[in-house]
This record gives sequence, C-alpha cells and structure tokens, in this order.
Amino acid sequence: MTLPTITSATITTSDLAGRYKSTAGTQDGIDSSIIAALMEQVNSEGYIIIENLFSHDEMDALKADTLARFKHGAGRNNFEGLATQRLYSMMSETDIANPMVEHPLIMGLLDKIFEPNYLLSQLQVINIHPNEAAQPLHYDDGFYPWPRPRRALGAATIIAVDDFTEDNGATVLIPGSHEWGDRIPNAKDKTKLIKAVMPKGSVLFFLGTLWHGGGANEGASSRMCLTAQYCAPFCRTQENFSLSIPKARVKTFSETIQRLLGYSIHPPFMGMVEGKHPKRVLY
Ligand SMILES: O=C(O)CCC(=O)C(=O)O
Repeated sequence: MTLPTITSATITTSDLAGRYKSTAGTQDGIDSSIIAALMEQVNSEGYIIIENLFSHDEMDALKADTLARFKHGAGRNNFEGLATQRLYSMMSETDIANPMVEHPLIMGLLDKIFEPNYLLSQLQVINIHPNEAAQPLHYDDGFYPWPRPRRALGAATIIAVDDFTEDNGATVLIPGSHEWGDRIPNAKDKTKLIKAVMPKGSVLFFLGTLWHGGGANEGASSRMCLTAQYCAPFCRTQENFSLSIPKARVKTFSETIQRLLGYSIHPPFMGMVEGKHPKRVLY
C-alpha cells in the first residue's frame, strides 16, 4: 500500500480517515438536465415545489405509522407551535421516512449545494392543528453565526403528507429572501409572502437561508408534513444522531442514510473516531 504524502496544499482534501469511500454525488437514474432545471429556480428564488414526488399510499403509510408515535399533544412554545405536534428523532423508532430522506432527486439537488458527505441535520413530522397561529418567520441555518448574504449552509424538504391548502397551515415563504443580508422581514416584505399550496405527496425544497415559517391553520383539519433538514458536511447537526439512534439500527440502514447520519468523513478527518473512519464502529 502506498502511503499518502500530505502537504499544506492537500491537507483539507486528503481522505486521512480512509477505507470507506463516499458514494455522494453519484445519483444514478436522475437526468442531470432535470436537476439543473430545478436548481435554476432554487438559486434564483431560494425554493422549488416538486409536485407529486411521492404517492398517496406512501403518505398514508407514513401518517398511520407516525400518528401513534407522538409523545405530546402540543409544542412547548409558539415556535414549536402551541397547537402543533412534533415527532423528533424518527429514525430511532421507525424507518418509514428513510426513502423520502434519501430520494435520489433530493440527493441530486443537495449534491449541487453542498460538498460530498453532507449530513442530515434533523428529521421531524409536524402536525399543525386547526386554530394554530402562524409560526415566527425564520431561516433554518440562522444558528450558524456567519454574516449574510452568504452561501446556504443548510437546505430542507417539507413533504406534504396532507394536501397543503390556502387555509390549513401551508408553509409560507418569501421568494428571493435567501439573498438578503442580515435583516428580518418588515411589513412590506410580509406582503410578498406566498403559501406553498401543493397536493399531498409534493415536496417544498428550499435553501437554509430562505425566510419562511409554518402557516396559520384556519381550516377544519390538521396539516401534516415530514421535514428533513440537511447541512454542509463541516457544520454541526441540530440533532445528535450518534446519540439518539442505536448503532444496531444504523447498521440496518442504507449506505446513503448511514452517510447522512454522520457515518462519513469530511476530508481530511472530520467525523473520525479515534483517527479512523466512523463506519469501523459499525462493522
Ligand atoms: O411546518 C412548516 O410548514 C414549517 C415548519 C418550520 O419551518 C420549522 O419548524 O422550522
């Protein structure tokens, strides 16, 4: 075996933890022209809605599986939502959402936004009940204290498990706000809010720099979504999946999900365990 020679110029790109090669950035089966067309809107508006990516059967199965798992009837504050249920750390209990988290089209978009071995930052089911107020507007990667405007350090999907309608709490967003500097939306900006009205099974995909929030639910029924947030491979994830998901479960997941959960390396050795690739603790 030839030992690598590391220089000051190559230190940040050398795979010093070695052995397990990344499969990131190799999304077979998705035409690159489709990804390019979607990314054009993501880059100009900060978001895209991909209609009917998932079937009604998949959404119904996800709903049936997760409804029974909610541990609380409501959130703890107006950001979580006082009439909203949230299911965190889903993968420690169920893998029903895994195909949505690693869908090749979503991975294809993320491949264009982040360096290889980007991470899952959090995964939740959010069920907004009738009479919920609008969530405070925010952008998802705002906890990385870096001045704006800047590149996105996060990106997210919001998958409509129910139809998102005009009145049931569809996510609201300000197109183009991913390019703003360090400011919060004013009254004039709020006139530009749009609702992500979309049929069940559709996906709202947006950059972590885009201002958005859960909508007010003025309808008669609840609005459920699955949301996955991803981050650049050198950023800290919101949920500490190494602690929340037992290794025995992680072993049963696909290579892509394992990589997203942090069983991967950002060169030269971010994510290592005792200097080695983290997959060595799994196998
Ligand atoms: O439920 C939604 O539509 C958005 C929720 C959201 O943005 C959040 O909780 O960070």
